[in-house]
Amino acid sequence: MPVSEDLFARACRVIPGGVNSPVRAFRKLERAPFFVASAHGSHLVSEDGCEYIDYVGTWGPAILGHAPDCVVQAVQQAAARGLSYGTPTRVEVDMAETVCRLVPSIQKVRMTNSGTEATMSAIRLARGFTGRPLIIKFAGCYHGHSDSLLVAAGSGALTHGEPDSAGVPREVAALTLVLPYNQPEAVRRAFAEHPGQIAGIIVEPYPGNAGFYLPRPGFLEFLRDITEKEGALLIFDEVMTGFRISPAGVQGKHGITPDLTTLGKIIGGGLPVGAFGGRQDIMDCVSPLGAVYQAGTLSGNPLAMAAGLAQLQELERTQGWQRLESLGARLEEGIRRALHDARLPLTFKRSGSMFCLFFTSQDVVDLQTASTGDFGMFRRFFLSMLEQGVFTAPSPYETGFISTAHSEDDIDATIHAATRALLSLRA
Ligand code: KE4
Repeated sequence: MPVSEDLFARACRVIPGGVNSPVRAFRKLERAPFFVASAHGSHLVSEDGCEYIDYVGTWGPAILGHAPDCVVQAVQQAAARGLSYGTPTRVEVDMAETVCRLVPSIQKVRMTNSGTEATMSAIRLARGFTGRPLIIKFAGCYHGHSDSLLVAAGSGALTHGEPDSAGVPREVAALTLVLPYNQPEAVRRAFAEHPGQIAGIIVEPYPGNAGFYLPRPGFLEFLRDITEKEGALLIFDEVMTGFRISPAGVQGKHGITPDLTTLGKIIGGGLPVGAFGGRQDIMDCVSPLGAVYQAGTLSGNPLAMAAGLAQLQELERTQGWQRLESLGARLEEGIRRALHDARLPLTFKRSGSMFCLFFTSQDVVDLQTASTGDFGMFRRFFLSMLEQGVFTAPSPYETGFISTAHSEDDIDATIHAATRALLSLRA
């Protein structure tokens, strides 16, 4: 039995579904997931000795590729000084100052241990600051697994058909209004029906948890205007897009100033991390300054801070965003050529180093259109790519990520594999 299959069989006896996060399970793909033994740069090596060009990138953190020297050394040096203290540390100040410098809308920031903690804290803060009960989110957007946000959620919840998780009391879910993304009229109607009741809108400015797609021109600006007018907060969930789409995420690219921003992934360099930050008058409502309680034993952990800071500093030093765009454009050009050659009118979306191939010919602008994809085609494409040594997201409801460690040869090999995989779909 292949090593990964044996490990998965053992895992299934002691871990629910054999994984510590559902999207890793390769469910509905009719094969066991492979277990990674090591990773470096753009490549993963499985316990079976197979090597893959990696476009999952641990779901976003590995923007410099796996185990970049600068991050590994920072973690080793931090670890040698101690692992956690439960007191303030210099590196937390350095991280907070870096985040505030790179993302001008963030005047103060609080670190957490995951994106889930960041978004959970941000909506609690929005409710505490405004004194209002309701939150708006968009169908298919995923903001982690806190009760208020596991309503019509994307990512693994969608993959496994549980967008509204069991265990979330109806009374809690009722405080979250779920609207279709890219539809201003739905947002206007929600505010009209709940005057003075909506604390805020939380949105993935570029949704990446139902596949990857983009706001229609003006939609994000509309959200900024209507929240301003209605006295509600605009929360940009940039856990995936932060420091990736631009140095200041999507908000930097669009010149929009949200009231709060949530972050994660990249700022931990692969270690557990999250953060929420924004306007000082709002953030000063957070304990111990204000009445909105929020805490965490390992928040601002010195190793995670050292890893994230080293990653951000290297990204800035090398201006990695230019390379990400160049590699992304090369991949997009090749995929579009492969789709043309295979005479498959499928939809491909990309911004910088984030991309998604949808197995539908419809344009994708929201969860409904993202869900028109043919899962059978997706599965055959995914398995063919894996057999050819390319690891893409094991779900149609995820995003692909390119790192600065990907080479032009990696991209060209990926295009070659995709061309063969797409032609096999026609057979
Ligand atoms: P975490 O709690 O998983 O650190 O972050 C939650 C989260 C919040 N906001 C956005 C926009 C996110 O994409 C995420 C988590 N991303 C998924 C990948 N699509 C996590 C992968 C997983 O659940 O294993």
